[in-house]
Amino acid sequence: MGSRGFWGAERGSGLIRNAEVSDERGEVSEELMKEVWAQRARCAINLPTMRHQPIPSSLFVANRQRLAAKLAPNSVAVVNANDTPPTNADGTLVMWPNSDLFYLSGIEQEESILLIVPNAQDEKLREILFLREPNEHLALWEGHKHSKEEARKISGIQEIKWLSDFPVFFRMLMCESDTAYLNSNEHRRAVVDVQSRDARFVEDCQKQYPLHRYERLARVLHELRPVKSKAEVDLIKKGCDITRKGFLRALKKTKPGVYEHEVEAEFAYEFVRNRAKFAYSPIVAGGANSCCLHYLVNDQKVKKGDVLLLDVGAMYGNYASDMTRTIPVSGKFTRRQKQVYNAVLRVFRAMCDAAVPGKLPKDWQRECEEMMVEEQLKLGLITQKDVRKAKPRHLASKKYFPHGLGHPIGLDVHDVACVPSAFAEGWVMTVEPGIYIPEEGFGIRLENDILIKKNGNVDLMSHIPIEADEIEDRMKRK
Ligand SMILES: [Mn+2]
Repeated sequence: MGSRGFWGAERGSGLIRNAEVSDERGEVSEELMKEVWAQRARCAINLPTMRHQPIPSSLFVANRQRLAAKLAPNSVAVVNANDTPPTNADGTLVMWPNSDLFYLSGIEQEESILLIVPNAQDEKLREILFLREPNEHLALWEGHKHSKEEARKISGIQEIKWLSDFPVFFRMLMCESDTAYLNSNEHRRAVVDVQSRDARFVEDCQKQYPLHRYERLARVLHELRPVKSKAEVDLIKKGCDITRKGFLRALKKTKPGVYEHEVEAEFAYEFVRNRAKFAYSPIVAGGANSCCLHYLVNDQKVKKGDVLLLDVGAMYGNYASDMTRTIPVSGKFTRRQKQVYNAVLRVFRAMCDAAVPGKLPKDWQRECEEMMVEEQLKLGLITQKDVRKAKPRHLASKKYFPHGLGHPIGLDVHDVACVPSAFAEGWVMTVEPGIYIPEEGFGIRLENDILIKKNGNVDLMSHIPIEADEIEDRMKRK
């Protein structure tokens, strides 16, 4: 484990790192440090360092209560922040906050550790958040780090400690516990090539405490996270609103001769100025590129008569939104494009209503594929012979609709959920049917995010134009 372990006091806390920084870049003058601190004091505001507006801590308090209720007696649950991923040389990417840590605390800061110990003998220690200890060097090179008071306000956790205290408190709490719930990435489709901070912690912890019972925290979180509270739905809605702004701007700017990346920039403009970011790498795909499901280069010129597929969503307050629209570059669909468009739109509408509580996602997918068979027959894409020849598990519609109809969305774009589990009230799902016809040089996909409710689902993107006529109309008006 070397210097990346958790057990060597401040090793992971950034203190050493900063000593290295100051060696490398020379001494920081005392005068400058005074100025930095004075500046910090002047702009001491309630909840700094996060781009989104403050989120009431009640959301995170409730999430911790829901988790604590599901833990075995005498247990400890541990959640770590994400690592800052490297690029090349001494470069790094911006850290992507850990979804589980955020879900349970609202904390996005690197190196943080959350402990939840519902039966701790000392009541004060039932929830503890460990943070990097702020210091002058950190303030100068990286900027502001949470004070204890700020962390309390954000998370609603009373017991905030510095990372250097972690080994002592963790030992104490482990020794009075029977079970440790440790976290891991258990998304079914994750490709885990790189060991995460959580994974390193599991290794170290099991080495230090080999006789404890270990449980998978991910199993519990995958039960909790799909069901969204009102506060969470409001954050997703905010992302949808910002996505709408980006789309309306893209509609205005799209015309023959512009580049895909120029349209991407229109989304970026609205996302960044509205305190959001791209929830995932945007797909801006003109013409035949629209048939490539994970097209990401966005570097081509869009041409008259082509479609432009936009699969773009804003992430606000760490909650994702995910939208797809397909628009005509010249402002008017061809007859054939509109035919296919309206077929996809009919499937989209039917499937928004068909995602009812109690239904398994795989049955919903099957219904969609059956409807797609009918639509594709009408479009002349497949024949009755294709339908007869198809295997029961692989319907004829797969050729032109090869992907999943939708996925849960929340803190992750493809959000976590237990498999198999049926739709339930409070889930937010994407609905994204598509038909891709490489031989005709275009594909159509439409996608909104819906909230599943007992008495009828709510489309969180119903205010974003989707009817072909409305899209043409708005493009004409620009
Ligand atoms: Mn999607």
